[in-house]
Amino acid sequence: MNHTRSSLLFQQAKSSIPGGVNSPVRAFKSVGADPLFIKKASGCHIIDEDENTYVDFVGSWGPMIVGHCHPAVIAAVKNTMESGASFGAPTELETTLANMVIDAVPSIEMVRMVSSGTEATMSAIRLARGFTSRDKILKFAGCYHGHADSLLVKAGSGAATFGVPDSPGVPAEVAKLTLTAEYNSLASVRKLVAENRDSVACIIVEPVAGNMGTVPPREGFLEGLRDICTQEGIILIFDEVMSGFRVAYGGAQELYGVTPDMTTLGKIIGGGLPVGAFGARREIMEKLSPSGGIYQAGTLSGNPLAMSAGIATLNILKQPGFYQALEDKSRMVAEGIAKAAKDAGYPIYSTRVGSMFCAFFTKGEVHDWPSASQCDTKAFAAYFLAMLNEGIYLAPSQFETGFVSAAHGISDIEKTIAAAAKCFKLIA
Ligand code: KE4
Repeated sequence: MNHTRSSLLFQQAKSSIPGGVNSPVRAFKSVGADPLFIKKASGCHIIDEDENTYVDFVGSWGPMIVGHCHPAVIAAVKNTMESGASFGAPTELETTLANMVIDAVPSIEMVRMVSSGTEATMSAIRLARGFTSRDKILKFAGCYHGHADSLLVKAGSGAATFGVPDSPGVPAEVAKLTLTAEYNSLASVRKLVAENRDSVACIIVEPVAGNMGTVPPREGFLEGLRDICTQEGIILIFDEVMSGFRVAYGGAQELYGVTPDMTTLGKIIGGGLPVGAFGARREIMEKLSPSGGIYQAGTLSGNPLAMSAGIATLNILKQPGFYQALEDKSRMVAEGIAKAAKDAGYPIYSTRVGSMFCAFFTKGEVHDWPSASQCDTKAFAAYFLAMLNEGIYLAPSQFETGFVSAAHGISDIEKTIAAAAKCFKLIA
């Protein structure tokens, strides 16, 4: 495939934008190639600046669950645009989307809109700290919750229970307040909570981990976190920025039947426009300014355009049979790729939760970051580039999740599986 124009545009972008991109994962660094510059998209297809067409399994990293350029979403945004993009004043659209979220997620009695997942998790942590008057937070290795300082932290080396910065620019004093446990390990959580009794404000977890590849919660893991938080007075935050409205209309908390104290959302509820949100029971949310003293704000929070795109998207998701049809297609994709690998004699560990899926290039199983990090990222890169050449656009990193949309058709899925069969043979 010819990528001449994309490469030219990438060179130009690099002189104006750090790394040529506005978000690092887009740079294709981990697969050792220049990124594609996308010209347009429709349904499950994206078209790059060299007029190459691909079956898209990135879907803007999750938002595009109904497919690109869905007519109902376009119509809603166009209609709102003609009345004004943003006023910096309340609109009925914000209450409409808030009530749709509240109706969908029973643990949420009130919700605050923001403009990104990062803002949602950053604000949720501040609210948890303010509500509990505790300073420490606990997260999990391999989980990503956006780029707020407190969340760009990794486990301290050796026996140190406190965190150390995972990026320059994060003050050590801030990182020390973040504890890091192992995903799917309740023992690691219990140890840290015991060593920091009465000082942990919240545990924030991706109920389905999607940022180290797709790693499902082991049976009892989420229930165990719920019990620990209830016993210890810790706020349990489900970061459902990726899983919310993705794995079920009510998110992972509906799928697994575990109720968090607070939920963060994003991606799908914006329908491709910038939206994040965080919600909880009333007694927690009412602590937020201006009803309470915990400050949080945003110029474009709840802006009419993004609200319209979100409302239109959720109205499509609410239609009977939406998730069952998506489940059937997603199973076909993941099982087809896994069979292609097996038939080629190439070992992968395949995971899927709903329409989130991943092929781990490892002989072992993957249940946490230590096991995920054993993957052969060079082999993944070769597979990724071979699939790209076959017109299949996967997430450009072993440690990301693939997304199936309602717009993926059987022919697109069959093309993907055939391409995988060819590509696994190529790299085997
Ligand atoms: P944003 O600030 O990127 O809107 O959301 C941060 C975030 C929070 N929580 C979870 C569970 C997330 O997956 C994300 C963002 N996800 C990545 C995909 N791995 C966004 C892609 C990117 O960084 O460009």
